[in-house]
Amino acid sequence: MSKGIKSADPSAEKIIDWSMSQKIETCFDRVETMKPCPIGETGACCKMCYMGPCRLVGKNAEEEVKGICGASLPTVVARNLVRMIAGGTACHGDHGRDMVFTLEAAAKGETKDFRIKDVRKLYRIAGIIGVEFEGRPVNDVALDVAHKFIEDYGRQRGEINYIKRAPQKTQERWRKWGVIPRGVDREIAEAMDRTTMGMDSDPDSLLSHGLRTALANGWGGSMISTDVSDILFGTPSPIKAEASMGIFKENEVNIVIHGHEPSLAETIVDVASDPDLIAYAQSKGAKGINLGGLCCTSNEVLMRRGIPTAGGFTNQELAILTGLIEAMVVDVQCIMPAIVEVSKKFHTKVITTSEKARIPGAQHIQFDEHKARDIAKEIIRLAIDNFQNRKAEGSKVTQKYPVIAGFSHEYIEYMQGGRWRASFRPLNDAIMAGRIRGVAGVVGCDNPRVPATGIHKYLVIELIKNDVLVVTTGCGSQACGVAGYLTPEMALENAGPGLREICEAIGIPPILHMGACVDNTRILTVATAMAAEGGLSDEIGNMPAVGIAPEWMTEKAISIGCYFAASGVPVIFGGRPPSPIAASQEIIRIMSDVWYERFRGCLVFESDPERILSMTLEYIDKARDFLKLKKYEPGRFGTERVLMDMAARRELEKAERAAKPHIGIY
Ligand code: NFS
Repeated sequence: MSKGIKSADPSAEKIIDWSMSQKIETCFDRVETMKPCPIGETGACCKMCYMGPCRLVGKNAEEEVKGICGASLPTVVARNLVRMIAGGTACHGDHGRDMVFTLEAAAKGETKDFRIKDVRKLYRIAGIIGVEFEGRPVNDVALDVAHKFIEDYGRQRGEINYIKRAPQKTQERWRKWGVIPRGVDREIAEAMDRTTMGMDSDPDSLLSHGLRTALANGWGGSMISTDVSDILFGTPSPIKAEASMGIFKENEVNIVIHGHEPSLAETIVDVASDPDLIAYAQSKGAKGINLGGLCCTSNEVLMRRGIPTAGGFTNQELAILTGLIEAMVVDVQCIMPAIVEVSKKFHTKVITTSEKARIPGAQHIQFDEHKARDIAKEIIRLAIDNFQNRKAEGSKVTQKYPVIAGFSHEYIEYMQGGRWRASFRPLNDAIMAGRIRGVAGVVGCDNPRVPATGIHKYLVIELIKNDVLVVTTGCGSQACGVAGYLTPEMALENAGPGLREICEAIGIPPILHMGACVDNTRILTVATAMAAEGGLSDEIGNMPAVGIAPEWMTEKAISIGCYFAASGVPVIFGGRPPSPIAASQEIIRIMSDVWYERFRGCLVFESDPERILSMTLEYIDKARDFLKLKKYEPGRFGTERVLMDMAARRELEKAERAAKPHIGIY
């Protein structure tokens, strides 16, 4: 790969250039030498038993080639995909389960380090799942809520509690097609069972169970995780922070928190301002303690605490290459084992904290919610002790951008009418009138197989130009953050006139950071609220809304894509061709046409970014036609676009100041 196309994040690109000059290997080098297996990458390799692995390739493979047991190509492709869904659901499910255990420990008073921060949210959730809350002690309510959720994880029969949060019509579709999940654990176990040799070989039946498993994630594991995190750490509201590699400070102890779960990270944020620890850092020659985040742990503490972010998945090795990181503390998921190798070239200590995610060569300090503060302090002290060991010169980057993050669904509702008149009416009206053409969730991983973050950047700009409101989560939101796209200025500079008008009226950016990957469930909640508000679709399906994972790569992304599809959202997965279902036309047909017919959602793979854009707009316009909404006409609303001059900028600042009292109130 030539200079300039490995990462579209300019600060990452600078570090990559430097790493190449120093011959320090990163994922951007390995991606060039590691060629994907051409059979496995299309889903055509079956290794469910040891008569194989069978490779179902060749001319007319779809009809003529069978595995030794007789499994057809569509069966093999479907089984492989279902196992990906099970893997992704297990990841998010376990994350949610850990949060529930923390809630349980806090409610029982077993830990003093966590407490119920958002009682209002606790009561709302209690109401939804049928836990009595009026007149009861908060911790009793929290304990009952935790137990209900634990029950849901292991539910053997019936339906998980949160299914009833979905619009009635969406639920009816699920019932009709038999995809309502029982417990998360049961659906994962059954997915593994069904896909073993000699079990389910009907592709449609396999994929339906895939959807059931994915729904257990979306409306179970992940949604529980989001809600319990809000209960324990507070429901996010817009907050200003910074993004990019320039967040690290030469004269301070830099600690990176990386992974997914907020519990330890929140505690580290709490104790980092401890005067004793700051004094200790100063005694070692540092000015203070500076925290920065990566991946979804970063999103959690960015949107609740304003902790700056160094970016998403592909930036993890690069952060160490700045030479400024005393400790990289990781919890679970999306942690490259490679960070340990890179850290050896510098003084950085990699600290693993979960029994489930250990890395050879890293220092392990086991997290325990019962003594979270002590553990957080131990980690910070270790980082401080390491400050004096900084020696190797790294790649210095000073670039950083302001970001506004933290648009929870509660805040989105609140911002459209205040505390007493909160609603989705203005958003629905704007869509009905065609000021906003539709909504796109641009989410998911960044990926070194493409110019990392580049497809995210291209799509979000083009979408807002076309009056499409963008919501973003996970590394997609980091891709926007490190590009300087998460600011209100984006509305003036890039949004179409209709969208710009709405952004200015409500005081929001045209790209809304809604949190970590588990928080994709916030998007489901928003879609449900829009359906309930009236004037658009009465189900999630048929809304002028599309989900896009432009650079996806994990099993979690597949699980998310499937639960959105089953919930009624057309989903497009981008990135490098081909796709994990490319080997079978039958599977492509089921996941696009059959799923659309049944659920009004689908999951399609398209690697050309321009095609992704045109497909997104087509889906949106098709839904507008179906709902008989006013035809969207570009440029119909607002004044003619002018590039932002000084007067406009002053106006914007004034508007921002005026909008400030709203921030953080909810
Ligand atoms: Ni989502 Fe968050 Fe990022 Fe992809 Fe990984 S960090 S859970 S999986 S890489 S978006």
